[in-house]
Amino acid sequence: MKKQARYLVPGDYMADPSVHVFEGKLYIYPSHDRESGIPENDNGDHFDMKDYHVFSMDDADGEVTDHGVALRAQDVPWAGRQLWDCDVAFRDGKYYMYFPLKDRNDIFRIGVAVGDRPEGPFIPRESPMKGSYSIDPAVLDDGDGNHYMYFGGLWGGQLQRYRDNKALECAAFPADHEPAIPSRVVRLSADMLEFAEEPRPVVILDENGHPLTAGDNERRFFEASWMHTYGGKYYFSYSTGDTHKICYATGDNPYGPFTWQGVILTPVVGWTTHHSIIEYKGKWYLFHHDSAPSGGRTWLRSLKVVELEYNPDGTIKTIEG
Ligand code: FUB
Repeated sequence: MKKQARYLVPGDYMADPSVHVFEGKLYIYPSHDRESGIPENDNGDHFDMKDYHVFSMDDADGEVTDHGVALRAQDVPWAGRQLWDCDVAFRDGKYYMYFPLKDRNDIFRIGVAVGDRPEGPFIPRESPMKGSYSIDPAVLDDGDGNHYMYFGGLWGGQLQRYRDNKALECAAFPADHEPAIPSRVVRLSADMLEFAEEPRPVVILDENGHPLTAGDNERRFFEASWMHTYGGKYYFSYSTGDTHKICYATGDNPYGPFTWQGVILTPVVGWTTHHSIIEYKGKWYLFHHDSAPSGGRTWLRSLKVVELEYNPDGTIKTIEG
């Protein structure tokens, strides 16, 4: 593959790709953007998505197959509105799709839908996962029988409304010198349908071993968690939101703490940036999105892939957005 990013689904708007290798192929699980006509605001009301398509590829350079609609908001028994970034995990012959969706009280919860095939269809459960909140679930299969979900997002993602896994009476942002609001990590139950424990904060430390602060906008977590492993280390990557970068931090285990390392992707066209990192056929890839094809309309994003490279010391070479 050339070092130039390529667009994957030119005929439609897709964003927030979560990518896994299932049955020897690359499977892509994106958000399905659409023109809703809802004005842009800090709550993200303009991201009013109603379904998910699943895509697959035999090769990162190759043709992209659209497997069609895998889940619709209208089929989720507890649905309010807005299907945002999803992910899919495999265990014991079944595929589990995890999706954030607002309930009828306009609160984001994380739901599960179950399928027999990586492309779905996925059948949603009656209720959201107990104790779930906020957005952007990303699941790591740790290879030892455990699956860990990373989740959370600020502003429209509602993470500022929770502390210690309890809803606050009103949203609270820390002062600039205080520790930043962290993403969350939780081990999933053996049946993959619930949390096996209380979610824990994903703490990101600076070079001096101090948690990144809320005022450190160039480095602190905002949304779009992803986890992969490389060289025996855990790489937690995420978007910084209003500074529009994909950054990463590394640690020794799935819970962290993680130490900030650098920028993976500089800002792209559009407000949001969101990605996944995957190894396939001996190479590494960054799947992401931008709003260039829609002329910068930030709610109409297009899927991209580009090769990702490591330095000999395990750091990731920065990709220009
Ligand atoms: O697609 C809606 C939201 O935009 C996602 O959940 C965020 O990560 C951002 O990409």
